[in-house]
Amino acid sequence: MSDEEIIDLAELDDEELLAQMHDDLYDGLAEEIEEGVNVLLGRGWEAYRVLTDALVEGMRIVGVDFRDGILFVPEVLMSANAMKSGMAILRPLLAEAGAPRMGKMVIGTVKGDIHDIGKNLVSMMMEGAGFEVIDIGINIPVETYLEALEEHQPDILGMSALLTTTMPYMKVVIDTLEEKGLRDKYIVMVGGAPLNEEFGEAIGADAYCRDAAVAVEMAKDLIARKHNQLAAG
Ligand code: B1M
Repeated sequence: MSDEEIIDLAELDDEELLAQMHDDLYDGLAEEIEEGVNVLLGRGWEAYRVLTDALVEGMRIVGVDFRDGILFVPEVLMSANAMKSGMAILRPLLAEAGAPRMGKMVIGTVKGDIHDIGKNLVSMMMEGAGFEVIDIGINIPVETYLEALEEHQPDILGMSALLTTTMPYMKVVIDTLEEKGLRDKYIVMVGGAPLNEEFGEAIGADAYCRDAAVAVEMAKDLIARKHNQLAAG
């Protein structure tokens, strides 16, 4: 039996446990991640703190070694699965904090892109803040976005892209909304690691969201502004 197999996560102090969870996420160990999440929650940590300090930070480290060719797709997939196991425990806790319904959002990752962890996190946080979220998945072409908007009539369209090659597709969706005279019907919010403020502005989005917490704040703010405009007009 190796040293790793006999570590009792509950015996580690917070700092050691976080470091161990980053290692476990790196190694794609879903059960250990679930256990670590439960230990931190048992110590009174807020769900959002567990999410950011243990899971998101762990995935950031994975991303660095993926970029540098130290980790490969199968390994990163295991890390992603471990992260999702941890997120599944946190999801209902984040939702518990929910306020009355704030509005509705349709969200999906754009065509050509299958990264879904960030999108799922945004969905979870938005639900937790009282938004109804319709997650239409990954690799979404413009036609599917349009169908979902037509069907669900949301306040917000959210799009996620993690690749520099797929982020321009967000403009395709926004331009199509323009062409069809639908652009003003929806608040369009975009996010994903390679994006920035300038890109969001350049493609005509209403907001670029650096992370899930910013997405929630932006959504509340933009919905309030829309309501004020409607009341004034
Ligand atoms: Co991919 N991958 N990947 N990958 N992957 C990146 C994005 C990359 C930066 C890694 C690297 O090189 N360092 C790189 C992109 C480089 C580039 O474009 N410049 C990359 C690459 C190259 C690829 C492949 C092409 C690799 C290959 O096949 N050779 C391939 C492409 C597949 C495809 O999509 N067609 C690929 C595949 C994969 C896996 C399948 C193995 C896996 C995805 C599993 C899954 O999602 N189910 C994967 C992963 C896990 C990553 C990294 C390591 C982690 C992404 C992640 O989940 N982050 C990533 C490295 C990185 O980003 N540092 C990488 C955690 C997540 C919480 O953060 O998604 O940024 P993030 O979301 C944040 C914010 O960005 C924001 O809020 C979120 C929460 O705070 N946000 C939004 C995101 N979406 C939003 C939407 C909003 C608002 C805010 O709407 C309102």
